[in-house]
Amino acid sequence: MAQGFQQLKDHRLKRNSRFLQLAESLTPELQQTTIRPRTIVRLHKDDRHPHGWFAEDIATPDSLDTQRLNTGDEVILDLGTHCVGYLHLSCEVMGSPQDAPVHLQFIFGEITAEVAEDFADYSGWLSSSWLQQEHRYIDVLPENIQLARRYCCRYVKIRVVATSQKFGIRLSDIAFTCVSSAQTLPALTRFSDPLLQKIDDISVLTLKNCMQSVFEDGPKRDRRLWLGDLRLQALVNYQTFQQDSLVRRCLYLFAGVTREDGMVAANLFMQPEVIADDTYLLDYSLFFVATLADYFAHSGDRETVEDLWPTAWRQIELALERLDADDLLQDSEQWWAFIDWHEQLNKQAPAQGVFIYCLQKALILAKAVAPASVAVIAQLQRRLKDASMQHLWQPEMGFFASGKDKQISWASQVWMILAGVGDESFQLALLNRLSSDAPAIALQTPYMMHHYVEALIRCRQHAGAEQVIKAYWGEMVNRGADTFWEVFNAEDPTLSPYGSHLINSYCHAWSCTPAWLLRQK
Ligand code: RAM
Repeated sequence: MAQGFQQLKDHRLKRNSRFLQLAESLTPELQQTTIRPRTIVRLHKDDRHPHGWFAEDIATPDSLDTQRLNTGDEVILDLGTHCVGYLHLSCEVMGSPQDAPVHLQFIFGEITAEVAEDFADYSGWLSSSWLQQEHRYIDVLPENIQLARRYCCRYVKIRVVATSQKFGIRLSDIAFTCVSSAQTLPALTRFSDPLLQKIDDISVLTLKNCMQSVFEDGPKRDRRLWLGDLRLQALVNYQTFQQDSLVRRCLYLFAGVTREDGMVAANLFMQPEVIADDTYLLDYSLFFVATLADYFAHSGDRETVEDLWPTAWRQIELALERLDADDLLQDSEQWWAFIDWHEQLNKQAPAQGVFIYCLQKALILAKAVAPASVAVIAQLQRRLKDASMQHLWQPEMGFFASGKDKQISWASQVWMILAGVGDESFQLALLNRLSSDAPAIALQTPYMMHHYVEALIRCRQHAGAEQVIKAYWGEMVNRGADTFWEVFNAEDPTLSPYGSHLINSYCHAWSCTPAWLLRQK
């Protein structure tokens, strides 16, 4: 599904050094905790287990103290939970003096499949360099090996690629230093239902492991600040770690490097300096408005809103340029909006919903810092809602259609509900129709599933929302998730938007939202 990541020819950026300096001053400190592996495991192919592999505990890590490892041997360590950080260990000679360098290979897996399957068979369309591995050649033993790259894993495979015929090695003091900018978690309300409690705990760990110098989308991949992910992480953060300054930092980063015309990028790189990626998605840029409004609602920080309102407003102006004569967003073959990873999904109607939803957020901001714009925004919102009812709503089908082929998708209905198109009873009926007469173009990721649950909550269907959370996120728990996955479809466990389940991220920002959803009244 190669639908993303086009290269822009003329990509000029505008930098606001004051914003960037402010963002820099908000850089969080990373907290460190060092843990030891829990067990040594052996993997068995077994399709009843998540992603096709079962990990059997076979020994304790202490057993390595007396074990001589020779060419071709390998050890798989289980850290016991999902970790982000740095591996270190000691390696010494056993047998004759070291008469050759030692060649070790380290492979890291968030899930068992990554340490079980051969990376050489990888056939996805994202770079294979994301597959987490490293070769080390050690000329002189003993050595304290410290891997400099940050890895993201529960499992670590160490392969002895080569020693010599005369000597082997012994590995000891294996430890992993975990890093996160999340600080101590305040006491959270507990759930009497054990599955909900587990879902909540895993959501919190997912968020924690994505909290680094920015809110990363996934600490394995892309390790980047994406706006669509940030919006959801920020919401969960308000209910859990409450580190508002990290949200503020990320907002200033996005406003600090925009396209020349002021459009906020879909994602930013932090290294070697803050760079906006040449990917621009209408929904993601509009989520700048929503993220700022949510930040304001939570923190009351008016100064930041005053500073960033022009950036927020600019996203609305740019989206307005995309409206056609009927007040509908123009569709295109390009990757112009994200909405969900679904090969066939048409983006027009859901993006229209996102636009209206973000106008509502803009209204809240304008009331606080730009009262002169309030009437304009309210009128715009009315126009867009009317246009959606007039041109996208299909009364005979009872669904909103999207694009020239009038596609009926879950995403279109969900976003129209979140946008507040139609009155309460209309929205509830639409929501019920989704279950009774389910459109074929389904929800594909926890990201889109989040929005469905949010729509249920908006329509006061709390029991239904809880049921969906238990069925979807709960099923990931049943399948052994330590942190929530970027993509999950119970019927197709190896589904990947990138052509290989090995490259999926298994600790993904946008999947951590049950901790927020479950606390909505
Ligand atoms: C992927 C990332 C990220 C998401 C974008 C659209 O590359 O997983 O989380 O926001 O796609």
